[in-house]
Amino acid sequence: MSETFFKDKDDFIAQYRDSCRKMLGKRYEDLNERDRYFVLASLIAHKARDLRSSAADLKDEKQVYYFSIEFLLGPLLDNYLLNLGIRDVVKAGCRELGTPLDELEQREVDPGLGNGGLGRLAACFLDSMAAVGINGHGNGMRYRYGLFRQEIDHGRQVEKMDNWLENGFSWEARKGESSVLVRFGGNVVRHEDDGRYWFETEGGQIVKAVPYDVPIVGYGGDKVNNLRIWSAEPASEDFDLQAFNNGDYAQAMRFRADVEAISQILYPNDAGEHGRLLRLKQEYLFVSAGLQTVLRDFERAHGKDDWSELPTYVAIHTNDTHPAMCGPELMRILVDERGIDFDEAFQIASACISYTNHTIMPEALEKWPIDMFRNLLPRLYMLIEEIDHRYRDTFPHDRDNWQDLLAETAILWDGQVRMANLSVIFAHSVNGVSALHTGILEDTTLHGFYELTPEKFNNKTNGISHRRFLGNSNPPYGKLITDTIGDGWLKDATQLSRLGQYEDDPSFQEEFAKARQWNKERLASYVKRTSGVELDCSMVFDVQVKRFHAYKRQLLNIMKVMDLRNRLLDDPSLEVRPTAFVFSGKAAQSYTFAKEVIRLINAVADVVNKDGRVNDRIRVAFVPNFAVSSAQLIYPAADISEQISWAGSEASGTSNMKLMMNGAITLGTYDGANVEIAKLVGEDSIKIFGLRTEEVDALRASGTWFAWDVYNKDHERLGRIIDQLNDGTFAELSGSFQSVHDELMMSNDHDLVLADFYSYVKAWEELVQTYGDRRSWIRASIHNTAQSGFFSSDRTVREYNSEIWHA
Ligand code: GL7
Repeated sequence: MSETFFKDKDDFIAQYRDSCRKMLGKRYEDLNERDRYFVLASLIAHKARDLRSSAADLKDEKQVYYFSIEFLLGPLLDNYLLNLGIRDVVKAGCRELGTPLDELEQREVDPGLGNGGLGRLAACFLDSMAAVGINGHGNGMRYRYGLFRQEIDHGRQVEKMDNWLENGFSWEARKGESSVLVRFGGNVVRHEDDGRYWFETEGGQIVKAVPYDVPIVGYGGDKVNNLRIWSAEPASEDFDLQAFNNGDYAQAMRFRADVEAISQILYPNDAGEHGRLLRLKQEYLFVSAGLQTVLRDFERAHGKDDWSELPTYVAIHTNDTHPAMCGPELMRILVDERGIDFDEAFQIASACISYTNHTIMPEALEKWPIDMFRNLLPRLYMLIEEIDHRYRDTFPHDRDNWQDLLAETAILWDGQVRMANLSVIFAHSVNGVSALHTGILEDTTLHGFYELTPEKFNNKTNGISHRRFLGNSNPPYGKLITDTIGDGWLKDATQLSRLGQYEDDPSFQEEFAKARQWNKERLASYVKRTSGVELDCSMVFDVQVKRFHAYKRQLLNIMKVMDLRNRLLDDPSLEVRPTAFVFSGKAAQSYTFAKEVIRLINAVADVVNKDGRVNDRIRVAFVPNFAVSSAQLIYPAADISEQISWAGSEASGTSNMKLMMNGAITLGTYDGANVEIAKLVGEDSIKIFGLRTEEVDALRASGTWFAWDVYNKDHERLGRIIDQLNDGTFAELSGSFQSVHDELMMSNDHDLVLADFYSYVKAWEELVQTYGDRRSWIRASIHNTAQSGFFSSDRTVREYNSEIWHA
């Protein structure tokens, strides 16, 4: 690939210099670093777009449209250079010119158009679809402000606006000419002519959806796909002219502001409730605008006559329930605007649509009040009501439990529109994201549907972009792997298994250790800069990085640190393997408990790190503002990967995969994809602890677990830690932790922190003890990488394609 772009380093330098003059009218030497970055990214983006338009017209091939309200892209430059095979040439050229590539890359924005795992998964799928040759289009939202920037003040999370577009985004192109109109509200009018009738919506608020396209460069550069993200603008500039002419600028601008608000912010809740009208508007905006584009492209390629062909050429994937309106919206367009019969339109829609469920957390199963829904989207609501009506009419009433089944599966219930049910009813395929999670969907969460239509259900275990999370993130290890087994693993992650034969190889082991050390030093300097904490790189790096949520149990982790501190103070000669505990992650603004756990971690860090009696054996660091870019510094430096959600709570997890791929040993529960990691690496290369899902269920059902009993009976150790939450031990930084204490005790240990505590601490101790045996630890690390090929998202999208999309 590289020669098509740049013949060699000198050619790259010449083109780069030329772009500086053309884009900014200046010589390379006269540009600051930010502008140098801007020109380089624009040059590469430009070439990527060229590749896309020069790609063969794909009209005869099936297209996959991946609808997701979040795409957490992360920085793109390094990834695209790797995918295009020009990383070395560009690196050498930049070095010669003056500013090294990695310094330019520091200037790149990290677009926070997602919260966490779900949004990052969508971005990994884009990379993989392009890599394996699927015509995959992303369809999402272009939020003016991404997920908030997190700062820490006296241990507390403070949220700051993420003005990510401040200096422009080199990778996007505004496609004003492809804008479409989207209507909210209005009245549905029935027309009749010659015995035929149809519906039309009149009035309401009309919004212009403007697309921005981001090229998605596949590995090898053979395929460049597209991510289309939508922004809301007023449909015309003569809005409220009257008010404007009368001098009431405020009134005139209010209209503009109302419209623009739709794409202004990303809701900061991860797997949580949204319930706000604006969120529903966002969901409809990208669904309607996206589908209008899909249908227009289909018509251009295949004409307007044979809609039954739509499923042959179009697959529509709905990432969670946020795009659940794809079904009814597709029907609205087909029935009202293309004159297709209702039943046929339903057949066509469901043959196109598939759905992934990402969580069983009850608070995240989206529901909208019928009144709100009907007012905002009257015609869509009519269609949903009709679908629900027909669903009830044709329901198999001959089953014994039909009433329960209907109550569980109907779309409209209790004055609410249940989006998961809407998604399942419209989809021809429903999948979970790990084997365990899919099992739980079938047995519990979506059991009614599973009883009725088991053939719809299937599992697609998540995956990650191994190119980004190993190739880009871990330069020394990536190079070691390529020097040892060649670079075929970048295209085909299963080749990582060839590392198996080097697990015991002393020179490979030594090089691995050097790479790990380099990564630790890189992280330590980042941690020092961003949090002020000094990490000793000879310590074990024990890492838990992910969103803050009660079920993920960062509290359990920090209570283990509190326990270690107590024991070290009681017995200074206690043997503890020196360990640095690294935490990072954001909590939703409104999630008080999660934010208090962040404050607790910082308070414990403050006490421990400056206490000479313990700080040679334990250090704690909270790295602020977890994002794709900082994650890429953390994963490669980790010795231990903490994956400690209670069994049955985490649908899959994906940081578990990123960390194992970089050679970290998982300390985890039998939850989500941990189960599959354990199966692949075997007992010697993972540490599992805690209650299993059946045990969790049984314990909850038994009603015999009492947090206060534990407290009373175990006052020496666990009770002492619970007391320390509110007795002032950690209060110096910003007060005590009464609310954490109360939440733990008054919810009767809902997240089983106390229930799993001893099993967890014991497992941790056994694990770090083995760190002393360097050879066997490193062997297990390499073994983890060697077994990680399965978790490439290339494998995942191939499965989606062969079993669901058939593109
Ligand atoms: C999540 C799950 O919580 C997480 O376990 C999973 O790995 C991810 C991708 O499938 O999806 N579900 C969810 O709502 N969010 C997730 O990260 C926000």
